[in-house]
Amino acid sequence: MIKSITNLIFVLFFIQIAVAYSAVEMDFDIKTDGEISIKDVVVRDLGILDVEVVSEYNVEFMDSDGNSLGISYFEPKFYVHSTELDIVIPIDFSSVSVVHPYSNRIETFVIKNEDKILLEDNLQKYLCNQNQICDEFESYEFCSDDCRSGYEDGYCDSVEDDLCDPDCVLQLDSDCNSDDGSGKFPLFWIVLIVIAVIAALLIYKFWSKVVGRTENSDEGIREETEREDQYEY
Ligand SMILES: [Ca+2]
Ligand SMILES: [Ca+2]
Repeated sequence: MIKSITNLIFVLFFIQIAVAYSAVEMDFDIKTDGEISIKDVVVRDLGILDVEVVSEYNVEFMDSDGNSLGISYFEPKFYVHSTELDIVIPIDFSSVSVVHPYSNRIETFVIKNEDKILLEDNLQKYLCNQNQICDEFESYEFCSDDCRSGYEDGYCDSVEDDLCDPDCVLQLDSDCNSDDGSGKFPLFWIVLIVIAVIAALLIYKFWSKVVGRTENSDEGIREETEREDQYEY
């Protein structure tokens, strides 16, 4: 009986881990001197919990009253490993991604190296705010309410919308099908050129008629004058 209950608790524990949960994902660069550059902050559903590392570097999330809502750790790597030369090359920055369970109670975050604060900021200002404006940290991927497809927002959407997404490389957007990757010749310009050509033809035809009439009129006046001159002789 006790074994069955233990097994049930064990199963429930793993079911809880496997259930999708909402997470905030923060991507940023950190320099060796501790300078932080936030690159992307999104909230999305994830299927599994990441195994966290324990490090002196961490991000603490807090509510509007400054109460801690949890800490996630990260380990920056200030080096690259060259497999060809089998050497480690030191670099002065590291790109980091931190994932933490999301709650709409999270208002601010603090990035720290042990107790030293490297960056303290408002989290909500980086998230999709549904204000009909594609703001700096929003993209079509996670904020399609504000960001339309086909525009530069740091995300290649590959949507067939007759717009070559400038964020797409290697022709990942079928709308970018020209050899130089600059995209389709826009339909708008094709229509405009056709209209311009038709207008030019109509103007030319009209002008030819006017000039023809004038020449005929001048010819008639000349003939009339010549006839009058002949009568006078
Ligand atoms: Ca917005
Ligand atoms: Ca497109």
